[in-house]
Amino acid sequence: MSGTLSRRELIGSLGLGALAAGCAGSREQRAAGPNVLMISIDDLNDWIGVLDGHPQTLTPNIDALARRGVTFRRAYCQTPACNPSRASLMTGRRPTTSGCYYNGDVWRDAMPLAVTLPQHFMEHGYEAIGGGKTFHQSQNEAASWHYYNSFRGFLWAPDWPVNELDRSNFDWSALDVDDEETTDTQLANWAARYLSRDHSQPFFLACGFYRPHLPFYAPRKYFDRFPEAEIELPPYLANDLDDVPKSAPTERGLGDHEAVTATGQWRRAVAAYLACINFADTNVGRVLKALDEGPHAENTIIVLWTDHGWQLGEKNQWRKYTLWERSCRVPIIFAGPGVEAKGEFCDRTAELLDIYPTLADLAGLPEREELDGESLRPLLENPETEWDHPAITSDAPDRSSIRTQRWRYTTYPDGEELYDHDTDPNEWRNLADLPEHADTKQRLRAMLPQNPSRKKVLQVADQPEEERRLTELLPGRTHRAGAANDVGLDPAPPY
Ligand SMILES: [Ca+2]
Repeated sequence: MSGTLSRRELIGSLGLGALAAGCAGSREQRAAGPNVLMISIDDLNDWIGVLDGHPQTLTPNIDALARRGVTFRRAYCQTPACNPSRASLMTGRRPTTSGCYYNGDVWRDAMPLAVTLPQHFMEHGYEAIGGGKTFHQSQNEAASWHYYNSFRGFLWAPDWPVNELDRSNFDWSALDVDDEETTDTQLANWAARYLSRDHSQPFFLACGFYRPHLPFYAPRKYFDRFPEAEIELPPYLANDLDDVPKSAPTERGLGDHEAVTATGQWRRAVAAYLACINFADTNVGRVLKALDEGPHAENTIIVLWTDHGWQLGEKNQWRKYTLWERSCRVPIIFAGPGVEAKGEFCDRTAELLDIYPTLADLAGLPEREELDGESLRPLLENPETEWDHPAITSDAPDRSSIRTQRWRYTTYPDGEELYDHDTDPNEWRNLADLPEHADTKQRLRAMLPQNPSRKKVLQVADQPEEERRLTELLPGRTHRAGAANDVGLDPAPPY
């Protein structure tokens, strides 16, 4: 080590890479590259029109976005839960690399030196600004943004729980409110105002919608579009779980399916999810309309993603937290500068953690060698490009699933699953025990991470207050008193 460290080296040597990134993104720097608009939607599965996940879903705005770019038809999350999935996407690291698998894991403790996706853009002269849910709420960090607006203040049904199930936020109901009274529409309008103005430097704008996350509450007009009696249930096989390992179904949310079916609410719950998706799509449309009508229409890369899938009774499961297709599959859509293919589908396997290297590549930023993902740019130019990167989803160090264009193979501590998606899109027939598939299984198993991280990660509940403050107050940021989750995040710009 040389005798003199630059400030940046010093900061890096102290493990404060995040701080270094924040300082480097000064307003004096001017990047020539395009802007980025990153739209995320919480807990939205493949029920969008262009992915054909449910025949009655109404997502005209997302479908219109797909028509101007590339939609990945086989895109998967890295872990089927909010916090670790978002942490993986935003750092470009697999959970099996970082050790961050669960909602309670403090991702910054697992990856103290990681330069996050917005930090990488900040380092290269971008303004990084966000609103809504990008990192998991309790784990946002000031160091990753110049400004962040969390838009707190969800509307709650006054007579909660409306479905009378009394299972925390596992509730659904129309609300007699205008869109403008909801957090998500306020977020959309805020992002729209930002997009309609000129800015002195290129921007990385993250806009993270909360719906269709539970509870399934949305303004009544969205519910009116999905009359309960006409709703189709998802594909269901009564003895579906007879051929899977005992530990395959998640313990989390156990008993949801019995509660829903015993009270005759399966159709009503599906209708409510569809209503919330349609509401989310409407908000996406507000943002895209503002972009199209504003000064940045031609020079903004758009990416839309969701953090994982969601089950609505398939295999007797509700929520996420499983390694089955409906829980792991996500929409990823790219459009804008550098996305040469317009209105095309890509059937190669893609992963959420590919978004970081892809955006960096499209914007002309330097590659970061520590990232686990791949730039999808070749597929955005030609969706038929040869591709040998499978998608991997891990729910724990000893629970991982690999998806290729044809197969899904999953290992659990007590068994395996193998599904042939060419003939069995619903994963109804586990082929893992058939001798004729032994070679396929072996080939797929060899592609899984061989030494998944088992490191002990600090839990949110155990995070010391002083440690929390280390990431809060950075030079040039304004401390804003308020909800604990917002500490240090400055929502200041007048947009
Ligand atoms: Ca989520």
